[in-house]
Amino acid sequence: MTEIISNPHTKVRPKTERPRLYKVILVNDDYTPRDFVITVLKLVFRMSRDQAYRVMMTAHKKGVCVVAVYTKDVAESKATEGTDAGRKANYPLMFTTEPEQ
Ligand code: TYC
Repeated sequence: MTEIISNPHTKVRPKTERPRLYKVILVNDDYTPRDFVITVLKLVFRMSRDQAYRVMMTAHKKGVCVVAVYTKDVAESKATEGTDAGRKANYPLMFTTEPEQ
């Protein structure tokens, strides 16, 4: 029979603990064309045109929209990729990140 003996030098944590996840948030502006936003959402976040349209319109109407949730590194690099795509085309398109909860 297997007996589990706790080691006084290691902290036992529940196995369900997961790394904190980060939201990528799309921020509205008055200058970036709607179609450009949709193209960036499709390319960077692998969305369908329908999904991208809905996310773009939510940001357009409400000011912001959560695009997706990832680990910190992935969220930050995708936010940077999306923001850079706008900058290269001279648009003020912006994606930010924020921890969940
Ligand atoms: N508000 C922009 C327009 O009317 C479109 C847009 C939507 C821009 C969402 C950014 O995150 C954004 N052309």
